[in-house]
Amino acid sequence: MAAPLLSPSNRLRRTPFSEGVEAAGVKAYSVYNRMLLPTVFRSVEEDYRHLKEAVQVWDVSCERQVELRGPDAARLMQMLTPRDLRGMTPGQCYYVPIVDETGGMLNDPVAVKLAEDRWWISIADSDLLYWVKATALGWRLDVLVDEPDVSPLAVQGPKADELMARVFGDGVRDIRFFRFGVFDFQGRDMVIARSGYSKQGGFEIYVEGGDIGMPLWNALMEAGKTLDVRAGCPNAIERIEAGLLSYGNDMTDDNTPHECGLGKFCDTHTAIGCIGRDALLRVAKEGPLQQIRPLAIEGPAVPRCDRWWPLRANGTPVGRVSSTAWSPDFGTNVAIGMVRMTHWDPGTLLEVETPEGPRQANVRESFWL
Ligand code: THG
Repeated sequence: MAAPLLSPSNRLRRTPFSEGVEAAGVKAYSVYNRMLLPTVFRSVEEDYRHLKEAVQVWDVSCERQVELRGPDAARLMQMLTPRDLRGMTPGQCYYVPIVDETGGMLNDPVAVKLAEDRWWISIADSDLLYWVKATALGWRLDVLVDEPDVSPLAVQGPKADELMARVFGDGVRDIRFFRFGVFDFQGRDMVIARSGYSKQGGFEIYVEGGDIGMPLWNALMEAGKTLDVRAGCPNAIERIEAGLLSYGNDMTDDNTPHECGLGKFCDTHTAIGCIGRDALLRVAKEGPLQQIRPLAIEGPAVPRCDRWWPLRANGTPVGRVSSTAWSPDFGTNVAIGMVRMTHWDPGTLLEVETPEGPRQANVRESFWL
């Protein structure tokens, strides 16, 4: 049976790169922050192999920016996250859990500190803008909050440095992990960070102004011809191997950062002003009762997990599986799940209820990449 189509409409936003994505033969889209997100070009497995061997250009415009601008920008940013931002300098990016007053995860974005009084929050798929605006208004902060015309374009893969150097100059090679620099493209300033939603290495270009999107896309494709550059997208197999979490899939506002394994990005004791701080201090003291775990599902390829699959031990519910993929490199089904404390130790053998029946699922020590 053919998959149903997505009906185009004004509510389902296209991106500055959609023309290039479609010319490259995108086969499937998802919707993320009400915007188109490519998910497949040739096949998920072909895209995976190519990502690990060459270089891809990803339209991740759907990672929208929430911009904070004004004297209270830094104060507002610290109210949103339990990660201590005092040591963060302009030019740095931080992966930051964002929590509500109960300590529940609202988003897991990348914060980009452009200046003391200017930040971008590069969001995952939830309506964070409203929470941030309401916080600024409720506390009468002196800060402007909006969604600027900024669209990230990721360049990922082992040949990303070479491709980026051809377009922006050798200076990009010196950008350190989770830092950014400003580089010129056709007279326009571009924020370029060494980051991205894969473990293959690469960059994210924060493209300001939709009009320059296709010229940049075309320049990267042209410069990368001899590197076998292709249009790509976040790859379901690679991101599960890497243990990169997907908000809305692997966790929701029902989960604390600690349950998500993001305790290392929380400094709850020193993050003074953080809205969820009191709730998280309690949670951090007791420790979480369930946590994200890598799981290997035995047997042949399981379908893609598009709803939570129950995890059981001797018939008793002990968690859920939220993301699955067949890994060609590891010869097993790789998966991400949320597992209760009693059953989360590496080596624990569980049973997962897949749509095709029960399978054995083994809790692993670590993710694959
Ligand atoms: N880049 C940018 N914006 C984004 C994403 C991104 N917004 C949406 C989504 N991805 C947010 N989620 C994540 C999840 C993981 C990472 C970044 C954003 C990530 N994690 C690394 C890790 O866990 O190994 C590194 C974290 C670190 O060491 O600081 O990169 O990808 N712009």
